[in-house]
Amino acid sequence: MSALLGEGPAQRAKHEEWHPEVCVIGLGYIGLPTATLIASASIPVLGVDINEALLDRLARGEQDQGEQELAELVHQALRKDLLRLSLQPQPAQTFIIAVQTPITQARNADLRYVRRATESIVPHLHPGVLVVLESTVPVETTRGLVCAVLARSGLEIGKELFVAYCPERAMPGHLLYELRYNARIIGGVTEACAAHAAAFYRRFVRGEVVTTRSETAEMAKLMENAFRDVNIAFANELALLAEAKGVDFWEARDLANRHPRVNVHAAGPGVGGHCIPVDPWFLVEGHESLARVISTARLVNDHMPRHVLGLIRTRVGERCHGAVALLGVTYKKDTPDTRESPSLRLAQMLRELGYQVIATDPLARDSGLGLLPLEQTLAAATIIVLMVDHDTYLQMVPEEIARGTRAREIIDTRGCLDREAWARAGFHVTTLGATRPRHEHATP
Ligand code: SAJ
Repeated sequence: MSALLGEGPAQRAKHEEWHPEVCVIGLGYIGLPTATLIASASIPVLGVDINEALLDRLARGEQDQGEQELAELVHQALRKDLLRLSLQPQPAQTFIIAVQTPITQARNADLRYVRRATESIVPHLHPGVLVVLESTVPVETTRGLVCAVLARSGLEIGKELFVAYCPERAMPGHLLYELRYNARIIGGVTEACAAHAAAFYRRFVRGEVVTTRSETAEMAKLMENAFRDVNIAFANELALLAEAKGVDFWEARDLANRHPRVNVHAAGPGVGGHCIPVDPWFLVEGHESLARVISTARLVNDHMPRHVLGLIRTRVGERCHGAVALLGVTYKKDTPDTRESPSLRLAQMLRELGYQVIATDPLARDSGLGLLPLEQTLAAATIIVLMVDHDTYLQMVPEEIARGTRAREIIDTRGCLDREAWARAGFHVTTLGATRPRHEHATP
């Protein structure tokens, strides 16, 4: 593979003259759209990733994130030679680090990718360079880890080298729009660092750009995702309580949310994705006795696939002759992403108990479950479990589905199906949060 992908013969001839102004390290779900957005502001960008297969796919015009506008912008940026792809960084005026920060088995942040990415840029630093960390990290990582590594360059931080933390806040499914228009927090290691980074982001971000200290910016990002996780856990807990009390969570939620200051989130089969199930642990790490609500919320959300398993077993018993059919395996609607998906965890638990599991999804790739088309899945199903509220499933007509399957059991884990319509078509409907699993014949 050539060191610089995306270059035709003419571009290769110009190779010596082409200098990136910005180097983005990590072309994952934030790095790639960020690099593309910057390139579309006519700033030459070098996108760097250690994954050669990913670079090859991008150079061929493929991208994994299922966002059409992004695919087109990547293609345009490559064609206009504003974006090039490489396995190694090159000297640039600004470096953006957007690599993954997973958690270890012990639920500590695994910062080895941040460390490696930072080390990879040290040889390319010179006076005046700006380095921005965008990956979600525990508080003090920018100053404690990134600055410590960058100091090997001998450049004085705040005077010769400018370092900031600028968390991404874009929602998968709306990445480009949110990267452009959401407010951005710029956490400088010094005030001069914050000012340099803010001036850079204002060149391509249309939302408000607010400056602060790097630690405050790190904490703000973690707060955002913990806020979401805790609110979802609250909704899930209410759904479990509603089941136990024989109340319809969805109806009660709708009523409660008419209060002007109440916004109960949606209950569901669990919390997936690579952000919300992970980032709250970065707040807990080292402060377990203080972070009680946050850690309990994580455990409540992690329990939800097991609760769905209980709903299934209540309906089909310990042994099911035929297949449990999962509709939707992505971690939420409108994304092909299956990371940490509740469906994958549920499938694993079902299989461990000896159930046959089949699955379908209109968007997912690489789920490892061996996906089937919807019709084939329904035809082989004994029980249908709706796991993701993809539009395709919201549009299902119960009578038509009834003709294509012998299953007469459906579990709705998202509270999105019209229960009466499905019941009229002959289905027994179990709705998470609205059906008493073990006491359904109990009198009120
Ligand atoms: N979910 C529920 N109930 C809800 C909302 C979501 O069960 O009411 C579930 C979803 O089905 C999914 C999970 O939660 O499994 C996470 O989905 P999400 O839409 O809440 O969040 P992400 O992971 O797609 O994106 C989040 C966003 N953060 C916040 O909303 C605070 C996004 O803005 C961040 O940029 C992203 O994390 C990130 O990269 O950190």
